[in-house]
Amino acid sequence: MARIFSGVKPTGHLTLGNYLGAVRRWVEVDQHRAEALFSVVDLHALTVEHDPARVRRLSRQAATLLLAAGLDPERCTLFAQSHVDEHARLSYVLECTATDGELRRMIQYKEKGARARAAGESVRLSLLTYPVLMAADILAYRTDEVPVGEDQTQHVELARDLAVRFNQRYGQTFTVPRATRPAVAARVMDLQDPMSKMGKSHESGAGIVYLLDEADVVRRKVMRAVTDSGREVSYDREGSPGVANLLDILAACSGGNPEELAGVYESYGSLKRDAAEAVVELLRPVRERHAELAADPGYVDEVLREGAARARAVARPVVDQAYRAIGLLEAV
Ligand code: AQP
Repeated sequence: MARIFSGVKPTGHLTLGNYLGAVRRWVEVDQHRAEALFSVVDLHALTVEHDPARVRRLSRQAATLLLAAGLDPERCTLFAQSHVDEHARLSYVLECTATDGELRRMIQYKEKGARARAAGESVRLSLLTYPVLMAADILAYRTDEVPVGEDQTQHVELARDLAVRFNQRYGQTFTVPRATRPAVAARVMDLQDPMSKMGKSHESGAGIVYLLDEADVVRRKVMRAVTDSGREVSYDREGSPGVANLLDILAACSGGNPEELAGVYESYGSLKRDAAEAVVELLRPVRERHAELAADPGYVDEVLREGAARARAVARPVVDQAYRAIGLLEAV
């Protein structure tokens, strides 16, 4: 059976982009067909300016939301990355396998580094090394598949390169993973800025639909989405990115095809109304279940505790083997 690993970063409230690009597929497909591990990758939330109490709160909320969305602890392993030491242990060894040049080429490093500099903040070293930790997240479990949105493709490529390089130099240790993407909505764009992806840590929330937004808030955000001055509804990601984004969202929510849906609408207004309702209906059960689960934090803690124990049991021997292979003394 294939093994799958993926995660979410608690850098903000989970968004429709996270849900359509990743989480929904984990719930509907991945946990049923493979040995699946999903993690709230909290160490990754420390790579940019952060508030410790907020990260803790968002980590718990992310775990609760993943359960609310339908991850079933009987079918998959859900855990917090910081509860399993093997991630950090392996990350160092992979830093000794990666090069400075390949990390500086990472698009997210360039974008987020530039944003931090523009805000007068210093750039944390961990922002540069973050993709190595992500490679460790993946390789520690001998993962076959990594279901992610399009924005993470480059990082999964790095994990592949590091696995191949390590295996060639030090002997067969890691499985070489591959990224898998959803057919539609692999990249949900910001409703106010459809050239940028909908990202949970963006400053302004006006273009971002959060999974826990009230129905009226969702409607307002979608109805105010930036389109363009044209009239005709057509699916053109380059020429009309705002409209294409709404068509992608509607298609992802309703199971349709964005190009075909374009032919159905005569005005932007009706497209927005249907897209808004589709999102509201899609998120309604997730919000309701989240409210129930949030009232029982002990249950979420227990899921994470058991998940960490299961994850550790898989990762420990792999990381021990990597330590031996690279030349470290065995602990006796
Ligand atoms: N806009 C998006 N469209 C499709 N998929 C997306 N994902 C994120 N944004 C979109 C996918 O969601 C999974 C979890 O993402 P993450 O928590 O690792 O963070 P990220 O990729 O860096 O995305 P965010 O939400 O934009 O966070 P910030 O703003 O902190 O960078 C991943 O599989 C991702 O591809």
